[in-house]
Amino acid sequence: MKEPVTAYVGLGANLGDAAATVLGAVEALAALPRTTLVARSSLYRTAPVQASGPDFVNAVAALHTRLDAPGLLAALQGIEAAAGRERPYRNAPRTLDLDLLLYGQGRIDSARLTVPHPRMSERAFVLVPLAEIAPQLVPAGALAAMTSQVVARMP
Ligand code: A4P
Ligand code: MG
Repeated sequence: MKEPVTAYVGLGANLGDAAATVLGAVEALAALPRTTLVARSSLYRTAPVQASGPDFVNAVAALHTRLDAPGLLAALQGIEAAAGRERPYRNAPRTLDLDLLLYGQGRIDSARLTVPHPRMSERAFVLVPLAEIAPQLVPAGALAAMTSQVVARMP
């Protein structure tokens, strides 16, 4: 059987009990078929970026998975749907948003999936938790450029 791929998933929520939703989503990731949860970051309270509504709770999880990338995306969307995610408009406040940030070394540009996630490198709410669990993936200096984005590690 082929080797598992290391994938990184960004988690975000800003409606309802966002911290509980994110922690529940981490458990759902750990329960996915053909997948092992290998790390999760702390939770971070973050100011909305190009979005409205309350502050977000964000985190990043690392998985070892034998799901292919479209299969993993479908699984993430299933977890979002189970959390009651609705999509009234782009970047609307959401109970849960799961983004596939990285899928091994994969570069994917299809209608439904772009990996690496195209906006991750400009977002402190992704890079700060990613650097906590995978510092080798966050270039030195990347965070220094975004000190205006408020990202606070939650106790
Ligand atoms: N899609 C393409 N590539 C991917 C990928 N790598 N991972 C497609 C996940 N999905 C991907 O996503 C729309 C479509 O993107 C999906 O159907 C999928 O086929 P969506 O989750 O339905 O819509 P969205 O979340 O409104 O848009 P998107 O693009 O996920 O928004 P972003 O860019 O993720 O931004 N501020 C803070 N502080 N914290 C946040 O978490 N999140 C956003 C959402 C904005 N501001 C934020 C935060
Ligand atoms: Mg999304």
